[in-house]
Amino acid sequence: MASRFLLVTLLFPVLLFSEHNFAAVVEYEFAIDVKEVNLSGVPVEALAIDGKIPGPTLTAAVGDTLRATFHNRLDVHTSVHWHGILLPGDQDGVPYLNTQPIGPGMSHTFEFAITHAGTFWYHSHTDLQVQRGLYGAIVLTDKDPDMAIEETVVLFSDWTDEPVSSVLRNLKTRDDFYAYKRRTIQSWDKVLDNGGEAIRNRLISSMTRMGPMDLADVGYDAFLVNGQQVSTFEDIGSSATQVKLRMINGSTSSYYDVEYASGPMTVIASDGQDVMPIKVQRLRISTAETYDVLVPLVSGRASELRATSIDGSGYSSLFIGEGQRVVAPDVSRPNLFLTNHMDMPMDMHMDMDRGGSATMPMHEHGGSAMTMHEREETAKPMHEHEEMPMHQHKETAMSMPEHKEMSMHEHEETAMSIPMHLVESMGMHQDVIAHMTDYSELMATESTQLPVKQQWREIDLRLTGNMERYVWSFNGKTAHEDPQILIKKGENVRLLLNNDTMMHHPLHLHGHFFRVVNQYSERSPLKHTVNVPPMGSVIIEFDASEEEDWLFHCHNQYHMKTGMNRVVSYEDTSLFSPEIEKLIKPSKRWFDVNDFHAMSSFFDYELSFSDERNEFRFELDTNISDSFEIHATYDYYFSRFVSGFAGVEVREHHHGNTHDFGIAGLNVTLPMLINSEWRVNDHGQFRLELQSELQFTRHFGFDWRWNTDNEYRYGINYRLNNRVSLTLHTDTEYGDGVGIKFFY
Ligand SMILES: [Cu+2]
Repeated sequence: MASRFLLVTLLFPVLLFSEHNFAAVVEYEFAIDVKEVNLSGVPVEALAIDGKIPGPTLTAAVGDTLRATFHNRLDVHTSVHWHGILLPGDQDGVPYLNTQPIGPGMSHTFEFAITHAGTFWYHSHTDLQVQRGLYGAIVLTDKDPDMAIEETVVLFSDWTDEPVSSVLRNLKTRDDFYAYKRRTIQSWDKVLDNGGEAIRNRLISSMTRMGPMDLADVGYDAFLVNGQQVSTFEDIGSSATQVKLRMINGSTSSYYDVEYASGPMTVIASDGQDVMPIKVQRLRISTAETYDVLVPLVSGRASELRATSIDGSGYSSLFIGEGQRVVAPDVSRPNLFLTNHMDMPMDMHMDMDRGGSATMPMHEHGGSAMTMHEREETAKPMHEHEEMPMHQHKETAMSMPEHKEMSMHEHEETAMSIPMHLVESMGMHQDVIAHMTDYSELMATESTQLPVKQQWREIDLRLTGNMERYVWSFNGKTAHEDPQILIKKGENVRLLLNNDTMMHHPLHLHGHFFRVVNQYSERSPLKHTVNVPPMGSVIIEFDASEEEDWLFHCHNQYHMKTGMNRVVSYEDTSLFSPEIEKLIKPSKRWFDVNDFHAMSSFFDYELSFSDERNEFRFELDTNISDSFEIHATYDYYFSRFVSGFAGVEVREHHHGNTHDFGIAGLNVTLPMLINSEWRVNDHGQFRLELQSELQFTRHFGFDWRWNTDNEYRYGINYRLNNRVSLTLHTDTEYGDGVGIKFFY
């Protein structure tokens, strides 16, 4: 077994040409292997490149050829994708689509010319291996890089001790599985605590069946920077007054708000593309994005760069410089109760004349890279930055109460928004952006206008899906159901991205940079990954100048693996075939969920086995002695809210006659998130059943069901942990009872 952990390491950048002006071949060779790590206090098996998590930082200059060989010492397939780097399609590393997967014991050499500079990263594109550690930074420099300023790579990631397959299964099992762990269950006690507006928001989101918003999928055990919860960058020349940070969000599903303890950061590049410098106090970095920033050095200080997960569940710290440690301010937990997405269009205020393209009329919803009013997230206690003269950026708000220690009941701060005309008169743009959560202030250093003579193709892409069944999709279809988006070489492609869900989605296009259309019109910034906020809209445009097939997907790996994935194919040269479709099929299609409820008066077992659209369900109710009821159905989900079903029901009550029926009908989610079942049996009898759950506190919930045969069951549940609840129920058939509920 020891040899399993013995990592063969060959890391020699070999410069075959020593003279500067000639292109060099930069060569790397690494093993990919398992490695035991202890990142949160628990030793678990992870995956490592060259024995490291993150993998080694690769560097090359424009004009060089990068040659990188990977030896797969795992007993499963792996792959390496070069995130954001322009290269020939067959080097992109997406298994089956672009590059063959690297089989167990096999090796693969990538070789491509470096055509542009910037901060990028590389990672496995197989299953959920990124979550286990297969990622690293790659820094591409100009031919004669500016060595005047010292720099470091700052690679953020998220870590869970759980096996990734069980994470995905847990997400499928129960929509609030990790919310319970993260203490972000949006129970009614908190709604009431937050007062009238929160109640109104909840009623609206229930009426519209959207359900509450959430900022994270998974409950992580640790957040890492350069592989540790706390890292340092100390080895800095004594004359340096500032350093450049190449920040990469190599997380599997996390977003961070990044803040530096000793002054604002100056953003100089995003996704490897230079932007006009802007000063930002707190910077949102979405999954898979990169930002280059400059930060001041203060002598005698080790200043914290803190990346707080946007759900407030934890953070990582990088201390920059030597001396006394100075910490960055705590970021208050976002208050989701006071976020009202239904008001969103009111807050989208981009100047369409400037943002629109001359060649095409914009849609009325278009043109905005602006996010909704995330007032709770921009709320900032003023005393944190007393010494800093700082104008409030638009969409920011002042928070009234003093910042407190975070605890379960007092983590939300109430915010009061400043009227827009006031913000304007305060003179924004001049100073520091307090909290940058979108791309409205990013301006390219030169025109990014697409070729004027090209035809436009406009594609509407709604971001769809739901947290309850944990299925994510575009236009209501998973990649399994609708794998391709067709374009033609020589077109300008515009994607209108509208997020119909209550989660953020970081969308990534392989092989291209796209412009994120914003107020700067022809100077709209170029990116490879763009966040589309809950219920928000973003427009991206790119020059279709490539060939063949490129992946476009949500870079939240759990969303990608459950359907939010497409192949962008160039019609005339596409190599896409049903065979390579394997790639975009979900990592695992069918998931089972089991629910046991043992009561003093009866026993109930429910099993469901489902993929994105089909579900087989079995339910057994019995009092053990003389009564039972069995339902077995097949359900087909037409949409998030409607499924049709057919099956059988068998009943025996008190040693009476056994009845069996064929049953069929519809399940419809009604406003207020009440589930309704409209069914008939083969005797022509109709029945309507209603059912719902209410979460009063993190622990206490109430559930009920009632049907037109006047059968009902209701009761309370006290949640002990993610999987176990104590219950008190009453049922028309079985009477009252106490019990325990267990699901897995
Ligand atoms: Cu997503």
